[in-house]
Amino acid sequence: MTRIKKIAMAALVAALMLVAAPAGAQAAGKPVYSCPSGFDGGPQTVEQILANPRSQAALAAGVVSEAGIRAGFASVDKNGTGRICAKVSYGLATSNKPNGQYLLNLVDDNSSVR
Ligand SMILES: [Ca+2]
Repeated sequence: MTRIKKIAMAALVAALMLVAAPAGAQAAGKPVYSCPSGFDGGPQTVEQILANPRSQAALAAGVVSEAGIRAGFASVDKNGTGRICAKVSYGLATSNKPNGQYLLNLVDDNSSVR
């Protein structure tokens, strides 16, 4: 693997680990196993994240490994439900950053399981 690819992979994994706290997600009375507004796909398993077209493109391009995606998923799944929320934000959809086309915005689902 070239040095540039190693740097790109590290950047991708770091980006995958960017976790935004779901605003008010843990408020009492909220439904369990749901995602913040805008994360319309609902809670997803690591297999679903791996099957995401952006993940598939990143794997095909060799910028991240399946293990890297699984590690990123595990770091986001703080509540251990095996599900997280993913979306492509406008910023990511229009990003000119290197590998921006592969990134997903990930947050943990707001299950009451903690
Ligand atoms: Ca979770």
